[in-house]
Amino acid sequence: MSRLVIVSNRVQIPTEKAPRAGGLAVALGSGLAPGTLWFGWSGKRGHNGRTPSLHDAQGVTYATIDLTEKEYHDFYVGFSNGALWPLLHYRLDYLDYHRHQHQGYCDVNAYFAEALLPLLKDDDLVWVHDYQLFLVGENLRARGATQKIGFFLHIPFVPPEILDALPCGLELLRGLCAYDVVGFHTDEHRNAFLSCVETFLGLASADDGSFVFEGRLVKTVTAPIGIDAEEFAQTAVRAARGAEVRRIRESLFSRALVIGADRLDYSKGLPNRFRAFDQLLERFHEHRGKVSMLQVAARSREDVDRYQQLRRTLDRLVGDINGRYSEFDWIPIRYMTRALSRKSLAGFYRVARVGLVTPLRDGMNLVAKEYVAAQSSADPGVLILSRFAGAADELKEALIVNPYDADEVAEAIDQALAMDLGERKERWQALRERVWAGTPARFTETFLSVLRD
Ligand code: ADQ
Repeated sequence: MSRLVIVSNRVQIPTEKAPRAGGLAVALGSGLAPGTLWFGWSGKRGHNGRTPSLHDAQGVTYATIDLTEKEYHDFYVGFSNGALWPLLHYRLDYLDYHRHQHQGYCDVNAYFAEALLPLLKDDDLVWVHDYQLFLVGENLRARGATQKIGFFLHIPFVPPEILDALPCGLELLRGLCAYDVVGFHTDEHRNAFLSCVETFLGLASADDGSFVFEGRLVKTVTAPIGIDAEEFAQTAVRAARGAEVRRIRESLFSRALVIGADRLDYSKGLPNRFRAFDQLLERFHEHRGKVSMLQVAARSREDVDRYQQLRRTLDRLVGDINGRYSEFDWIPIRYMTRALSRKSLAGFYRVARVGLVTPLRDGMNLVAKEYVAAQSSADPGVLILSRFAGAADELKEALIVNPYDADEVAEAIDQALAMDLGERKERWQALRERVWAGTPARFTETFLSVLRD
């Protein structure tokens, strides 16, 4: 069996306290067979660490490099999160492109490839993750790597009209074509990529989504990421017996809870979500004083201006809504701008009658799956899900909404709060099957089987 080499922007080495730190580590789950090498940025900024430091933990070797302050600002804050992230979430109005930051991105991708190359063995399978590292494959090839190299994009891909706005869009597209396999969460993202390949490179793809670029076959694959639902469900059951869940229940006085949990990111549609909740209270008076919303928004990318602006917008919006509707013993929106532990989150999902997952665009969205996994079979809550989340492809029995339509979302919340137990159970059973089927192993196997082939 070939050794698996994972390459991702951030590498978090597991510790006793956090045995599987980080989103990708959780998602890859059993994909991390003993012997796996995981390569990426340590999260440290400074001038040291140009050659990888190696650490072994739980059978996996972690190889990390550091970035300089300038690399961090140009590659990570600037081009990755100020240009690529908004572009690939259809936010051309937020696209903040600077040529020197793009150069920083190219340089860091080359640096990743240079530092990784000496660690590779001939028959390794190399799996590169996400938009920060589009050009690592091309750089490895240019330095003579002959291994199979695959790439997975965790966020959406966009159609040609949108990619066209990025001055270096064609260059990135060609970079992606250096991989043997390019993977996406949904057919929509994959088709958008193939459509760009056809429009900008003039290459038609075969029925199986493969095409030939400069004499090499490039395959594409749809591999929806999932969660370890059974483990998450057990965490929720344990949490439900704990002190925090008791406290939140006591604080609700039998009121229904609507929950949202996201990184504080403009792709998640938080202002729209609050406006929808405002509409609910405006139009359906019977819910005033009877329902509370808990929004947990983990602060994220605070070095990027747009994220600071968003935080101020949300502070104002929540203050405005709470000021208008609060009673001396009830506030409509409980708003926390920090991360919760997985256990607390699981417990709160289980208490919540409604899970409100309304991103404006999202590659997949794992919160939707976690909310389903955390419900009790005897009295499950209702998932409201944006049609623009990749998860909507699979989770069809949720109440699917257009997050731009505050009235539609308000009506869906009203419908969810009124839904009888029979319908809630029926929808949840169907969702449960889909979420349990989408294991981390299915994700890694779907991708790696095509790469190995
Ligand atoms: P994210 O944009 O980070 O991931 P998501 O898939 O929802 O979005 O994952 C977020 C994770 O963070 C979930 O496990 C969630 O529980 C946790 N989380 C969110 N808010 C939290 C909070 N306030 N406190 C604690 N934990 C919180 C990117 C893409 C997604 C894609 C994933 C995986 O944008 O579309 O699903 O990668 O591919």
